[in-house]
Amino acid sequence: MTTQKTLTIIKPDAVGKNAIGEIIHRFELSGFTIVAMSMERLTKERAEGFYKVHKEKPFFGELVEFMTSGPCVPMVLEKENAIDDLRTLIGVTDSTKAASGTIRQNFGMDIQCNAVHASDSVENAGFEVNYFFPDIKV
Ligand code: 3AN
Repeated sequence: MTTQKTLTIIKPDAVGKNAIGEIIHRFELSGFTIVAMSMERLTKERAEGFYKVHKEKPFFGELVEFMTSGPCVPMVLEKENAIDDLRTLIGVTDSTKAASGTIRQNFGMDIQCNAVHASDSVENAGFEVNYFFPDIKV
């Protein structure tokens, strides 16, 4: 299998808990290479653009409010099968239902404050990586 790139975001709740280092450590221990990383406080427009697929969802307003509530850390990670493997490492969307030992179970609170984002498909990874890092070839 060839290597893949995927986008993760350490979300404002995890940044606020001083958990950036521990989460990055888990990525590295699990074999991901960090290809790019930044820290930014998203504006409303930038968060809305990133989550545009969820525009019609009832939780869209809350999601944008949460994602703009403090700085976040977008990163591009690379390894074989990166997209699926990262989703497994972080656990399911609702932190209260995430499997034991996953990042969301350890650092998240609920379905909204769930510590990290991870791309869910090759197509979305392409869009998401370039949303934050336009110079990276996916
Ligand atoms: P995932 O991040 O696991 O792919 P998505 O794409 O379904 O989950 O949802 C995007 C983000 O929207 C989630 N990470 C979470 O922060 C938020 N979210 C999803 N479902 C809900 C919900 N029912 N209520 C509030 N926020 C939600």
